Amino acid sequence: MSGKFIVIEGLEGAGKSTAISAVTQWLNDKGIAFSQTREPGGTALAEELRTLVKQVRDDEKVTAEAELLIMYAARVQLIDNVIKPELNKGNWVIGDRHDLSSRAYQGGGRGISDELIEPVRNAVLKGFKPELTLYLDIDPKIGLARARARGELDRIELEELTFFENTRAKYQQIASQDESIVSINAMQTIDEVARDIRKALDDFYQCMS
Ligand code: T5A
Repeated sequence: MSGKFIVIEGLEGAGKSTAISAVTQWLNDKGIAFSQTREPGGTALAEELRTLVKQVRDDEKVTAEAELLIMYAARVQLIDNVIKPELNKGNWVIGDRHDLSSRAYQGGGRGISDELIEPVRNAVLKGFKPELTLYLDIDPKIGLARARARGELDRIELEELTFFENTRAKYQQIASQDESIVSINAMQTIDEVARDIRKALDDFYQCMS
């Protein structure tokens, strides 16, 4: 595999869409061929799983474990059918969320133990991981206000503030222990966030060559 897998992560309203635009511009400037994915989603089946897991439902409670397994079912479809084939062609892949989301939302937010998450992760990922993750760190109060201003909220976005605070704490904890994750202050202006993203990409590119 010669392409690189770069992932954008963060809470709702952190500005992932805006960050992806900065990454695509940087890749275009470098003349690097790439494709984009999102999680959950990115294949026909995974998009159906995305709809299922995000929709608000009154008929039954979605258990934390079911939520976790749906995320990983969607992920394995995407990795095997899209991400790895693209990387094998030499293309870079930009991911709107990946495995770190499950560790943060289901591990931190839902409180699922590593004893359950780790075997599932290992079975699905088999050691596969992004070369670079740009984690957009934001106070959930600010992120949720941005998300609310944009429109209707989905099932996960309707969670209590403590859920997002726990998710953020897990993101920060994992980011502090993994050198392939770069934390970016997403509470700055859009231009400042884009500047930090370009710097992280330049540093990454320099380390590669
Ligand atoms: N999930 C996902 C899990 O629980 N486990 C998993 O394993 C996975 C993969 C996915 C949901 O599923 C959960 C997480 C999510 O709840 P999603 O749509 O992919 O849903 O993710 P969301 O976080 O819901 O996406 P959002 O669109 O809300 O967030 P973005 O993309 O970060 O926000 P964005 O870029 O659209 O920005 C939101 C608004 O803020 C403004 C933008 O203009 C926009 O209006 N904005 C700024 N404003 C001021 N200053 C800045 N710096 C700004 N940056 C952006």
